[in-house]
Amino acid sequence: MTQDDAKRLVGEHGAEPIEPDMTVGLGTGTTATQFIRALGARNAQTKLNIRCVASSKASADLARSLGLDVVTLNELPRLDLYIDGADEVDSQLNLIKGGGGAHFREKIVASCSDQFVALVDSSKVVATLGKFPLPVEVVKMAYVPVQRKLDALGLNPVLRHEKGTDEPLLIDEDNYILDCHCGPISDLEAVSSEIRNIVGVIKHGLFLNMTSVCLVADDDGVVQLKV
Ligand code: ABF
Repeated sequence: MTQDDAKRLVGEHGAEPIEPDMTVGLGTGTTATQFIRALGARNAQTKLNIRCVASSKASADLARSLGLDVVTLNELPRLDLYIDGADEVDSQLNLIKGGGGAHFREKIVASCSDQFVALVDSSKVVATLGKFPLPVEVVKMAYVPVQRKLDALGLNPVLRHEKGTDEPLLIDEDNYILDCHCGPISDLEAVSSEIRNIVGVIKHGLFLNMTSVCLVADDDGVVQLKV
């Protein structure tokens, strides 16, 4: 099975637990896109009467184009479920997210949801988080001092650029991203709090103790990881 097939499969599985009248947070990225498409298709067959909050403009636009009702988090401040992809997951269901540049909004929507279901293909399951560069969203006016402080922590931060250009990537909230090439992170809580304490950091891409269930797709189908 290709990675794209796995993303489609797990995206379809992610849409299955959605019941009529639920309130649902929509993630961002290629896996979340498959989930949103599957949810849209289900809703087109049988009206589910669900209301959604999206974690990015791209996901909101896609969901609306499929006929889903998308409202703001201020209109719907509590959600039943948040469903999204991830870049890495460990056995405790801690995640690295933000490869797609939307982890700040994703973390907000996830934090307003009763349950968070992560959807990944099996290549993203790791023993220790950190092979995937850890994204840190930072205030544009202070990205250099923040970068120096992350460097001093040994986290090896690199400013993310627009693909194929020398321009820094400007994300939804008008911030920049520093990708920390730190390697395996042995103490997740310590690194999380060290980064969080730097003034100018908006949010990092470590999602610790936030995931309820992780669905993993591989050649044998989809399995459910729980702590
Ligand atoms: C979002 O999508 C991000 O937090 C994460 O970086 C990414 C997962 O990537 P994809 O589903 O596109 O492989 O959830």
